Amino acid sequence: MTDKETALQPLLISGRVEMRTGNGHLPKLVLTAARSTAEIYLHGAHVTHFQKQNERPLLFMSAQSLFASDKPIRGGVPLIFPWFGPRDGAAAHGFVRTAAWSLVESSVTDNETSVTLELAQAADSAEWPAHRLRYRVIAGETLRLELETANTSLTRELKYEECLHTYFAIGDIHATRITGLQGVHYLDKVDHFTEKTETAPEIAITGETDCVYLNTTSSVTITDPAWRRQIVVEKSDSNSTVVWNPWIAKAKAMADFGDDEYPQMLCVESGNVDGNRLTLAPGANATLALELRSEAF
Ligand code: TA6
Repeated sequence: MTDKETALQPLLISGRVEMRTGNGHLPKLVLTAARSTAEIYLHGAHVTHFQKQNERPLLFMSAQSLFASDKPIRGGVPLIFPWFGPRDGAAAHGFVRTAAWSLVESSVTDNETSVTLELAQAADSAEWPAHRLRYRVIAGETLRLELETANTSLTRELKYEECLHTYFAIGDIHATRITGLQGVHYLDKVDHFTEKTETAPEIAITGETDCVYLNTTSSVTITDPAWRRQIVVEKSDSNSTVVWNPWIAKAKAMADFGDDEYPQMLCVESGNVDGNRLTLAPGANATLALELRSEAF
């Protein structure tokens, strides 16, 4: 057993917090709570699965996803930091979703099982002040996610974007409706980032959709008639919501996404991006929190 594995042992709890070998031989944590289970890869601190008893999985995972130490996982909840979207000379959506995270805390109660993962503190670099990320995942009646960013630099401000890029599993995108964004300004990335205002009380997805809603703290509800369930996305300390479905052509263009998978998924992402990017003073920290709940109807 390596030193790292030895250090890990006290944090594992039989039947509640277990370490398994996942896809691509990558280590994954399996969380078992009274009425739900979750799975998190140390690679990218990537939540790939959450399911309540007698319900379908909450999160979509592509059958074509790669599981490699230098590639992002397609589906679940990718962690996006410190930039959102493409960047010249660097991987899209930042570098933490392909980094190796460590388990630093675990705890259980009668109903919940939680773990905290940490990304080793990044020293000051020319581009990024020293910072440290911790990510708490709580599996219970709901799935709670808390991403804490600490600016550990003593002198420099940390300017960053962040997003919990959640892929939800749905029965049929054609019948699915999204509420909670009416009146919100957004950037339509499919229409040259044109600034628009959401006029629909219920948003339908009828083609490639890639909308960055700004200055919104509201919760969002996904209604999925095909699977007769609603998914509620509640967030705190998040001013941006992104709605994305690749639809037909983009689905075909993504090697790690099945051509026929777009009807079974919808991204409703919560974070602080674009005009909502954050500036953290030296020594300060901030936490982006999300609670995901599914309700059958
Ligand atoms: O959040 C939507 C988005 O920015 C889309 O533009 C699309 O690129 C998606 O993220 C997936 O990005 P990825 O880098 O994971 O392929």
